[in-house]
Formats: sequence, structure tokens, C-alpha cells
Amino acid sequence: MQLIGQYDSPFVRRVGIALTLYGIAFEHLPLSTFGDADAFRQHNPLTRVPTLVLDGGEALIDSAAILDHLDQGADRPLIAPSGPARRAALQRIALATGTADKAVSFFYARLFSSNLDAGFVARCEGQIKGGLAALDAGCAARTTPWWHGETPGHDDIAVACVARFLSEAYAHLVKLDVYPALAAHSRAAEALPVFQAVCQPFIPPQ
Ligand SMILES: N[C@@H](CCC(=O)N[C@@H](CS)C(=O)NCC(=O)O)C(=O)O
Repeated sequence: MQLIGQYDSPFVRRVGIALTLYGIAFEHLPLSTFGDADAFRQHNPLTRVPTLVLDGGEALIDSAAILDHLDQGADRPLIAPSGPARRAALQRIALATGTADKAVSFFYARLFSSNLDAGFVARCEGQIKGGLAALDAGCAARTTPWWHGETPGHDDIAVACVARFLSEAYAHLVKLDVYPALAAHSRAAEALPVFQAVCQPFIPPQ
């Protein structure tokens, strides 16, 4: 099994962390979506990461679809199987990954366009800050060490990966101190060995 993509992507990182927590052996290929696009376009026509190439050669794309596959083979999945707990976890994941989706597309817009409309910039920044504020409120309302329980689940992982990504890729805009509960969640997650093992400082695409 091969995981393609760099861990400065919150989407790649959450898959790498889940693979590690599930004890699934995998080869990590830290290819860049820009510099190494040709090397993995054969696996993913969208030239996006994460891409997970299964041992039989089948390539899975999109972090949610990849984790859905991994969960099906897990003894103790990192998300509740059904009901309100699963719905709430998926909602948190959607909030976190939705914030990251917006941040990634806006990052590319800023990188490749020298003349962005001020209204568009304000809207994107507002959406990112809105997502962060909602994630902070969710962390503040939590009554257990992690939403998943005593150990982190997919929702805890996604929120921590997105918080770190935003604080690095949007250092000019996102100060985690402004979101104290989210900052505490990030610190607790980043202190765990699995988060330290599956980690890469943000490198802007060239
Ligand atoms: N919804 C996707 C988002 C993945 C994504 O945005 N990946 C970025 C890197 S963080 C990417 O591949 N960007 C290259 C591009 O879109 O051209 C997922 O959950 O996997």
C-alpha cells in the first residue's frame, strides 16, 4: 500500500495518522502535487493528494473515501458506527475539512493571481475565520479528552490537522491563540507520538 502526498496537507496527514493508528503497513511517497504531478497522475487523474494505492494497484482518492475504506477493515474504527455520535463526528469533520478546502483553493488563487477582487478576499478570509470559530466553539463544549473518547478519532484528527495547517499556511491571518480551545486541542494532539511521526512543516507550492 502506498500513500501519495506530503504531510503538510491536512488531508494527507489525517490519512497517514489513521493508517498508523490502525497499524496498517504502508509506504509513504511524499510527492508534490505541483513538482511531481506527472509521477502520480496515472493513479489520480485529478492530480490531487491524498491518493492511496492499494496492494492490488487500485487507487483511492479523497481523504473521506480513503478513510471509509480503511474503517471497514478496522477492528476498532476511529469513528462511531452509526447514530448521533457518528453524525456529530461527520459534522465536525465536514467543518474542519470544509475550512481546509476553502483555505487550499484560496491559497492557490492568491498564488496564481496578482489581482484578486477585495470582496472575494474578504469573503474567503471570513469563511476561514468562521470555520475556525466554529471549531473553537466545538472544542470548548467538549466534556471528554477527545470527542472520540479517551483516544482521538477521525474528527479529533481532522480538526488538529486543519488547525496546524492553517496556522502555518495562513500565518499572517490565523493566530491559534485567538481560538483558545482549538489551540489547546492542537497542542494536545501535536504532543502525541503519532502526530509527531506523521508531520511535515508547511512548504508552499512552487
Ligand atoms: N477533498 C479532498 C481535498 C484534497 C486536497 O485539497 N488536496 C490538495 C493538497 S492539500 C491538492 O491535492 N491540491 C492540488 C490541486 O488541487 O491542484 C480530500 O479530502 O482529500
